[in-house]
Amino acid sequence: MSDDLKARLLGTAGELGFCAAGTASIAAPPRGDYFLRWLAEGRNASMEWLARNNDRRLAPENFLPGARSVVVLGFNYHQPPPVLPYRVARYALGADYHNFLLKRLKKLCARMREWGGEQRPCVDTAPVMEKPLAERAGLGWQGKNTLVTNRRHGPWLLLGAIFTTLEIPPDAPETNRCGACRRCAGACPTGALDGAYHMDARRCLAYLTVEHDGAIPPEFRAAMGDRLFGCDTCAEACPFGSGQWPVASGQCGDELRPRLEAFPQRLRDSFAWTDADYAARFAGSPLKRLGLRRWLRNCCVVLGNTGGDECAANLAALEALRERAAAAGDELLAEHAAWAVSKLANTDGKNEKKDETGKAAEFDQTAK
Ligand code: B12
Repeated sequence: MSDDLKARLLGTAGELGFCAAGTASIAAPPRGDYFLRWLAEGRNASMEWLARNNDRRLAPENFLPGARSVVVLGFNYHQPPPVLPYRVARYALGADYHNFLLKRLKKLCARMREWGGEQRPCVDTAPVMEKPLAERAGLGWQGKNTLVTNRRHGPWLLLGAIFTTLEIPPDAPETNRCGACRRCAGACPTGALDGAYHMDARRCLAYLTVEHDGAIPPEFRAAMGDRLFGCDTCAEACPFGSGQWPVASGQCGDELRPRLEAFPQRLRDSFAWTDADYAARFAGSPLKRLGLRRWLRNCCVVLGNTGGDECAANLAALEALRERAAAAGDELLAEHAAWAVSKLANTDGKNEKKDETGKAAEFDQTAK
């Protein structure tokens, strides 16, 4: 592919709302050995699917036979947090990015088909290590929080990739600009980051509140603070890319605008929802996959940490939830509700003091 055609390709990506795009030749992702060690140490927590299909993950040429290049796209999702009495990760406030970004990638594939070749897109929908590919394609560098960090947009990029049999001139990789900065690791409420580019998913609130099926480990509950779904803290701490609000300015379309009608102002109101209510409310949203039970589990922890403002009403609702869950044999939910009841009873109606970063008390290392 000529430089001129490549410029047209990247121009089309821009028209489709991608604020960053680059290309790389097909080659094994860097630090594949690190990935295998990470798995062997169990840092993937219960995400066993990360250990499957490594014949493709670590050898992207097997993902699309004859692939010669990969186009990597970045979509900025930074936006001011909405006014809610709890936090939801910004990527999850609106529509599910897997769906709407894949649609956009397919449009780009259609364009590329006019130039020949075969294309295969993915947005976190395949055994592909998107971050190392993005780094190689020059979108940014993998920062100490492990996120691909773009000079202009910081870590606030969602990634997608198109594998292609076309040979496209590659971009130069970006230089790592983390330097001595360790703000992300310092801000992580649960010590999931060590400040040396490594993350332990077993301690990450983005994992515990979204992917994890069982109990929120007691030692991390206080540190969860008001984070109901996902965690943006290590991205917020990054000095790159703060203060840019493309979603709010309409630059990236409407998909990620907060669906405020779905999120209840009072979490205890959701205790009356049925599974069908939950599914209807969060249809097309990343929260749909969480399901009502894990939503309620997370609500208990958040209310235990923050529910002092309406202490009596929250206590009564949590106690009723505990009884209902116990009667139904749902030990997990009954235990989380009991934890919240006892936490609120002990806070005397006062919310926990937070520091200026919104970080609740340090994780409780003594809790069993
Ligand atoms: C599994 C997964 C998770 C897991 C594990 C996170 C992780 N860091 O791996 C959990 C559930 C915790 C998670 C959380 C989040 N995720 Co996630 N996740 C993924 C997924 C599916 C795979 C990532 C993976 O392969 N991890 C394996 C580990 C080993 O990789 P790694 O941590 O990056 O390890 C690298 C570094 O440690 C580095 N390294 C090691 N040693 C050294 C030394 C030096 C000197 C250097 C420079 C680097 C370095 O190299 C390793 C290999 O690349 C990708 C999508 C995809 N298919 O790629 C999305 C993805 C990474 N997630 C994404 C997002 C947005 C998030 C959240 C921000 C969501 C939220 N707000 O709640 C958080 C961020 C938490 C964090 N700091 O990572 C985006 C990130 C975009 C970006 N700009 O980087 C992705 C790419 C999805 C997408 N399509 O946009 N996620």
